Amino acid sequence: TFTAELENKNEDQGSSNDENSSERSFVGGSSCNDVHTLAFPSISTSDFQFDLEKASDIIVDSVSDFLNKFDSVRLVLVDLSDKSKILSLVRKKAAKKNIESSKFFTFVGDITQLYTKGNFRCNVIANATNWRLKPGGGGVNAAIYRAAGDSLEIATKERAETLSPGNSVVVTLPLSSPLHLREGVTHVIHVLGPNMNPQRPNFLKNDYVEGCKILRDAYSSLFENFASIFK
Ligand code: AR6
Repeated sequence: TFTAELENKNEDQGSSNDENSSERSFVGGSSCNDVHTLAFPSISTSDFQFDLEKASDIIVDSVSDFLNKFDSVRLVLVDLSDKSKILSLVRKKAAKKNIESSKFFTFVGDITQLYTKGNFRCNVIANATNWRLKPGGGGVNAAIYRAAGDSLEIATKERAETLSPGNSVVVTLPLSSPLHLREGVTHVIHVLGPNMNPQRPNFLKNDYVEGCKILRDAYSSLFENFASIFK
């Protein structure tokens, strides 16, 4: 079964990188023939400087709520480094909450090269974007626009000009996009999270009551939009 495949990969190539042996992180290949898979970065926790403890609580709660409602889906939190603090916090909290490790796990790699570098197929990826939905700026946004080519910018413009914090928008990737051709990604979901960086627009001045609400809204919007793709 698919689950068994994941478990085998886990044993063969597991990349658990700290003390907790029940961690669900793995590096290895798998297919997702009958399972819709969303790979997403941790929204707002790098350039937008959102607190990692608070963000990890929100990720685990949001994932758990979503998985209670849907079968045949997988959610995968991705980050570039196996030293990622957010990945290890989320793994710990997900294990505590007994979230099924075949339906939610973490993956170390570049979200734009999950298949070609990680041998891991994901049909939908999320982007931590900016309010103008513009390419560049750094982080995962710059990487996704770079990998997807101009067609992502054009397709995004057709869907929306701007995004408000806590919201997301689904963009269907044209077949001609290298991200579609090479990686098998069919949709990108742009998500705008709360911003705690004074140098960026919509700065929340450390208001974590509002910030946590916006981050929760951002993940609900992302997961609902993901579900709407295959419904
Ligand atoms: N693959 C996987 N994860 C990545 C990649 C990648 N290629 N690149 C970064 N990450 P950030 P934010 C992780 O800063 O905090 C942009 O300029 C990163 O380690 O990209 O929401 C936008 O235009 C971190 O865990 O997003 C906005 O203005 C996570 O992705 C602003 O930054 C998110 O980091 C958004 O800031």
